[in-house]
Amino acid sequence: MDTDQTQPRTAVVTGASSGIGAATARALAAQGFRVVCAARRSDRIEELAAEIGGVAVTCDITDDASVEALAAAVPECHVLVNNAGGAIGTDRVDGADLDAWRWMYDVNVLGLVRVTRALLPALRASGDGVIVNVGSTAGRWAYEGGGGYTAAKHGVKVVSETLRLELNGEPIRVCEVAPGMVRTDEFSLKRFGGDQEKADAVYAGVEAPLLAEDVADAISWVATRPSHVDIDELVIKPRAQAAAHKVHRG
Ligand code: 8X3
Repeated sequence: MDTDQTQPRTAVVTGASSGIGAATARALAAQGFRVVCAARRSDRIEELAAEIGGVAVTCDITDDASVEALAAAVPECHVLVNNAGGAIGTDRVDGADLDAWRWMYDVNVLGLVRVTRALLPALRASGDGVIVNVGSTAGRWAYEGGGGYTAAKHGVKVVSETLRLELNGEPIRVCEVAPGMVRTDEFSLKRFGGDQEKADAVYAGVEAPLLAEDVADAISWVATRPSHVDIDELVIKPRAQAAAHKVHRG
């Protein structure tokens, strides 16, 4: 399908209020996209949208009506970055807090599916769509105390694979970008219920954890390959991290 190259292409980024989402919105805007910044915190996304010349749409990805409203605001979507997600707790399986596990599945997996399902018509309408799902190395490796999050992120990997199979033959690519240790303001703080000391300990002694901008750069690269080039998966970690348990700390 021919697309109108005179109009800026549209990208939708969920979880755009902070961290990897906000950095990705900036990176895609720098690539010339009109970025729809979606998140629950309106004040933050409005500020970001004003900064990058984008659009803010307040959206809770766990809510059907909210996601339908997002889709209604985006008739044509070239790039969808399913970034919203998160972890709560480090409980072991034998002490699993099922509410926390349910929240993680709801946000990381069902939220991604809900947004994708709603925006598929707009991705099709673009004639050349790219879906970038932000997974995690937690979708590759199990680690003690990580079960609720690793199960959900393995879900993101498998949903991405399934979608790629189901969309084969359509002009839509599906990529999973799976970061390892990324130091952001909120990920670990939220995981540890606001305990800054525990959050800081995650990165203790690590010379250079990834920053949100590093991941945004990878997402932006994936989203801007020529149409026939499909990057299925991209695992990105800091040099200091060889595996979940193998992190060099100075
Ligand atoms: C975050 C990576 O190692 O904290 O997605 O699970 S980890």
